[in-house]
Amino acid sequence: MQRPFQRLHRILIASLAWAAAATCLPSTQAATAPTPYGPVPTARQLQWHDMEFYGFLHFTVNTFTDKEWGYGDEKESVFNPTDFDADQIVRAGKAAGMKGLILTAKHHDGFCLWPSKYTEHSVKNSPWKGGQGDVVREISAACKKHGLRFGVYLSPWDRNHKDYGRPAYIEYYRNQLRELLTSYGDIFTVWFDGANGGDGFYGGAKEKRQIDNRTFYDWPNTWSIVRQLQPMASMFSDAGPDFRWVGNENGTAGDPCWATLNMARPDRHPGGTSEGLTSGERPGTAWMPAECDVSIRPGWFYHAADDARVKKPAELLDIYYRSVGRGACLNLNLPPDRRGRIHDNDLASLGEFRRILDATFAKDFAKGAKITASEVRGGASAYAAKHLTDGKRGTYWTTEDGTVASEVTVALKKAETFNVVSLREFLPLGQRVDVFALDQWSNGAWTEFAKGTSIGNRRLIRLPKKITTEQVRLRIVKASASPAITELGLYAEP
Ligand code: FUL
Repeated sequence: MQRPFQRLHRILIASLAWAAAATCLPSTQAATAPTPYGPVPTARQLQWHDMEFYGFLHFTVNTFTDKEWGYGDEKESVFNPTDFDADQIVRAGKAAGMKGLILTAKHHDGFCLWPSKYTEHSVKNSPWKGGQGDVVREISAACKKHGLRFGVYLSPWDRNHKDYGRPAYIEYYRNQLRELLTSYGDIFTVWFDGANGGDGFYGGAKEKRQIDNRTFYDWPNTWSIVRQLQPMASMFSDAGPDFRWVGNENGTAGDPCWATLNMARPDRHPGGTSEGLTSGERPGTAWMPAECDVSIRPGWFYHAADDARVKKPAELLDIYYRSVGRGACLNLNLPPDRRGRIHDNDLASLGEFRRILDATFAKDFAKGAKITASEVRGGASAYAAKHLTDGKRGTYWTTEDGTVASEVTVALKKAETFNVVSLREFLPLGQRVDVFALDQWSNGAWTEFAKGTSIGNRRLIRLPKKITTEQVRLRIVKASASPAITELGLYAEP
């Protein structure tokens, strides 16, 4: 476990890394950085944006009972993977390009994948490893070994616990959260699910229990436990506090997908309205970016009957462009099977998906091109258009204050053929661009080939047909403040 001092130190370093570029100018240049526009991300949210693509692991008694939602009366003895291999599971995520994995430490059925001292309903009473096993320990250790970050899903709804719906349950839930946050190293995210289906086993009561999701969980006091024990962990719910649900489970962010949300609405709370979650709200009152969660299979848990229904590489690519490519993070679920491994069909799909992405982004045609801008802030090289292709997230091109329309021209050394354009805004200054367009130079004139709205962390424009041109122009058609663009890349899908 890290000491609080080390954690604070990490927060400081993360904020400084992004802030440095915004404020440090060579002494010869007088231009000062633009002031941020609207809500801006915290250091924690910036770290989360950097993840871009990570995965879920849905694994529990459901894997063995063939269900999606366990009732809570499952015998501990059903949990018995025949060949559990945390290394194989984590390697599958790594090979797919994921930067982290979030494990269902406890799903709605209440069964705990770690030997919690607050319940008997866990791996400790299962036959797996003679009751000595700990899935949370093994997955978190394998993540560490392979350089992936580790996160936990701890279902608020618990269909097993006798006190669910009463204040005593909140104490139980928080005790479990403390166990997870203090015994398994660094946690990059805590995923608070919003489902509350009503009926359950509840210690044998077998009844329907309704809760008021505005008040029952007393979220602010639960969130503060996470802030205290894992200050850099980003928390998910359908309304934050760090990142939001995108409003569907098919991996599709809205177009636009603003990273901001109006948190002042009275119905904006975990379990509250899903209005605005898909597209975000502009200008909004808080930075609350979207996560797209979707499963590689029809369900969240492994079912042998779905072995032939694993999403094809082309579907996974579509999802990637509709999530990461619209400024969201992608959380793709890989459900371990009854052996406790990722099935071969899932591995095959992921492998081909990754191969295509790697081939696409291996060569950036804009690298080495001559880039000029209609205007550069203060004429300063610190804000010149060359920063669009320097591969650094901390540098950016910007204009004078008050310039709402501007453009950048990329003159390639020779005609190139591509179909993907990648853009990124410099997030510490907020989301500034409202409308942009892309033109190609053909037959002695500019022709528009794409138009869009939100950029944010990343905008990937994927053209249905490749284009060949010597020059590309990015037009900022409308911006709420001088644009701050950190990346422009041109790529070709194989
Ligand atoms: C939902 C849950 O009910 C599903 O089982 C799954 O965990 C998904 C990610 O979130 O709300």
